[in-house]
Amino acid sequence: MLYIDGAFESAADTFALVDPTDGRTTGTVPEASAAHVDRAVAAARRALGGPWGEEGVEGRRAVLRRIADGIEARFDEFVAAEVADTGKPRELAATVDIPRAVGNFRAYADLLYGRAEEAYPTAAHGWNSGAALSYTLRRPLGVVAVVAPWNLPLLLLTWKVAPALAMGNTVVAKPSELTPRTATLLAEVIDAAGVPAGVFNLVHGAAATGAHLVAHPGVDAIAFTGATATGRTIMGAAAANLTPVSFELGGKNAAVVFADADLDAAVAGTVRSSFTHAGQICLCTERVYVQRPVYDRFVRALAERTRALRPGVDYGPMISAGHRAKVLGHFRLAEEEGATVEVGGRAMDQGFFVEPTVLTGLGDDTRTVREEIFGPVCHVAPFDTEAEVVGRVNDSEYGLAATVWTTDLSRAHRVAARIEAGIVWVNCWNLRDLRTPFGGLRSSGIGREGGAHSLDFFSEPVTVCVGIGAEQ
Ligand code: 6OD
Repeated sequence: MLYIDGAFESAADTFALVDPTDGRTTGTVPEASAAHVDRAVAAARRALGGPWGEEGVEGRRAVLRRIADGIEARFDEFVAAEVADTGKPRELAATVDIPRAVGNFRAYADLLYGRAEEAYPTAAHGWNSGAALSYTLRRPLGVVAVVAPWNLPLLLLTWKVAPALAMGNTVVAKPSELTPRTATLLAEVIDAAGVPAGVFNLVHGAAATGAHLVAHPGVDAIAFTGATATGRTIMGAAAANLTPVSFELGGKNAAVVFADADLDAAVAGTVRSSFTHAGQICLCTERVYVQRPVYDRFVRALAERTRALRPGVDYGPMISAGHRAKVLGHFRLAEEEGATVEVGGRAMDQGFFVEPTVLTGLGDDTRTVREEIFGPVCHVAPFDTEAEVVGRVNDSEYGLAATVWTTDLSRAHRVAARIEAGIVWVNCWNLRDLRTPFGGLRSSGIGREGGAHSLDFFSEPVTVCVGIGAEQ
C-alpha cells in the first residue's frame, strides 16, 4: 500500500512482485502516479508546519525509539517480507537486515541526544567595538526524498529515514519496486507509533515515480543509495532546483592479501566479502590482489571454499531476471577477455540463481576488472610490492571500500592511509560502526552519512551572533 498524509491507499495502477528464488509472481503492489507523489510532497510540507515542526529533541527521540520497538515487535514479519522480496537466506535477514534497521532508529535517537552545536565567544574586532556570543542552530532541511535500493531494502531505507526524522524533517520515501514489502510494514509501524500525518509518506513505483519525486520543486533534499548511473540522472534532476543530494553509489572494491596474512582468515574473509548476498552489496569485493608467494595457495583455497557454498543457505539468487542476465553477460565477457574460470561461471537451474564465480588471468585494463558487476564474482590477480598494489587498487573509477589482510601492523596502517576508498577494513569486512562516516570517493558517491555526518546532511546550520558588549 501507499502511505500518504497518514492514510494507506491503493492505486489504479499496480505492478507485480516476483519471487527471485523461483521466478513466480507472488503479488501486486499499488504504483504511485505523479498525482500521488504530488500529494505526498504536499502532505510532507504541511506536516512541517504542524506539531512535528514544534517537536523537541526528546519528542523526536521518543518517536525513533517507538519505531524501533515497533519493528522489533513484528520482527518475524519483517524478516519474512525481506526474504520474500529478495530471496536472501533467512539467516541474513534475521541477523543483519532487520536488526540493523532497528539499530538505525536507536542509534540516531542516541546520537541526537549526544549532539552538541558550536558556540564561540567572539571578540570585538574591526567595525564592532562590542564582543558577542556566536552559536549555531540546526534547522531541518524540510521535505526529504529518500530513494532506497533493493539489496538491503529496510536497512538502507532506515539508514536515511532515521536521521532525517531525528533532525525534524519530513520524508517521502520510495523503495525499489523490486522490494517494497518491508517499507510498507515500516509505514504500518510508523502509523502505529502515533507519528503525525504527513511526517512519513511512502510511494511505491519504478523509475517514473522516482523521477517525478526527485525532480519535484517541493523536495528540499534527496538521499539516494543505488547505481552510479541512476545517481547521475538524479543529480541532473536535482540541479534544476539546486536540491542538495547525498549519494551512496557503486564500487569495484578491492581486497589485498599480503604474504604475511593469516591465509585461512583471508580466504574465509574473501568468501564472505565476495559472496555475501550473492555479491549484491555495494561493499562486496570484486577485485582481489594476492602477493605472489601465496597466490597459488590462496586461489586453490578460495576456489575450494567457493565450490562448497550452498544455494539458499549461504547465498540467494540475483534480484531479478534482468539482473541475472546482466551478471551472466559479464561472465561471458570475462571469458571473451581471456579469463580462467576457477569455479562457477554459469546460471543455475533454479530461479535467478547464478554460480559463485572466481576468475583469474585478466589484466587490470579489462572491463571485467574495471566495471562493477554486482554479482557473486571476484577476479584474483598476483602482485609483488606494496607500492605496486596500492597503485593498482587506486586505479579505479570508484572508491567505496577496500579490505587489507596482513599481520604486519605498520603495513596495515601505511596501506590503509594510501588506499583511496571511503572505508578500508583491515583483517575484517563489513564491520560497520554507525557513528563513522560512510560514503565513497569519485563515482562511488557524494557526501558522507553515518553518525554526526548524517545529522549534518539532514539539517541546515544557522549562525546566531548576539552582541553582549553594547556599543555606547
Ligand atoms: O551499512 C550501511 O550503512 C550501508 N550504507 C551499506 C551500504 C551498502 C550498499 O549496498
